[in-house]
Amino acid sequence: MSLDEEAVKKLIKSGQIAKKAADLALRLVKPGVSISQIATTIEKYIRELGGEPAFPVNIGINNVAAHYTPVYNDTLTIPEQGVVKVDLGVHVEGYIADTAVSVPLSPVFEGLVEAPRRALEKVLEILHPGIRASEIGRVVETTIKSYGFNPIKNLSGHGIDKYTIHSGVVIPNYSDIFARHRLVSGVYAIEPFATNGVGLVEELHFATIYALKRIKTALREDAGRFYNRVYGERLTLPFTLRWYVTSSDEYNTYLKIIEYLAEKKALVKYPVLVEKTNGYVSQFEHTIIITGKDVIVTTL
Ligand SMILES: [Co+2]
Repeated sequence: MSLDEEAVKKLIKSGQIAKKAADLALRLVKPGVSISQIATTIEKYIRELGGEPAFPVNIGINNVAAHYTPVYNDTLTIPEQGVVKVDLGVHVEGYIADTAVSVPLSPVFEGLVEAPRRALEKVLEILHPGIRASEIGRVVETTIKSYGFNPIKNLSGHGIDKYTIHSGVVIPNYSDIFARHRLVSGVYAIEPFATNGVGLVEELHFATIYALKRIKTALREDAGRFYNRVYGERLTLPFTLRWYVTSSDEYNTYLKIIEYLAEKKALVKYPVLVEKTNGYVSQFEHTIIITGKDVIVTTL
């Protein structure tokens, strides 16, 4: 991404909105509260502050590591025990900030939450233009292990481009000697995950988050209408049906359209990711801008 002054300004604005939204998340997560209400409240707040959600607010409870957003009429509430992650994104005209926080629901989980928080802090301390991705991974792994937990190896930080949450640049959460690439001028999200499980996630067979793909093929009329409506608002940024649905009938109709669009390769699904051994999972995340000589943490 070219980082002219305008771009940096918008990245900083989205970062500040994301920071405020993450603070709100910390206040909202309490046992018994509806996760639909939490997600909706945060998304509304992001819009009030002049941003748009870069993706639906993810709420991961316990072994759910990522990619769960409340569905239409979701009845799930925050449990009494465990750990909750809220991962949220903001964009301002396509300039994205991605941040996440974890909340321990009882003192037993405080260490698990402290581990990735400290790992992220340590990475921010050593960051400099040109740092190798492997060096970040080494710090994340060492720190998380010093707390007696495992990093999640198949989840990683990532480069960010305009209107693109994952640019293709990977920032490992473990000491990966092959990650020799250097972080030069650009935008990156660093997101250590810790678990008391083995440290791997796997996909469930359902998704609550989708993203459109650019296509040239013709679509069935109802699907075409839906595609155009979502594309007009989101381009290829992730979305959830909760945003587009006002009744259960409509929800079921749209679920079928989603399947059709997936078949036509007009849409990707992001399956829910859970820890393989059902370990509890915690996470923190910040977005950084690396310019020629500076590092700016936009979500701090
Ligand atoms: Co991220």
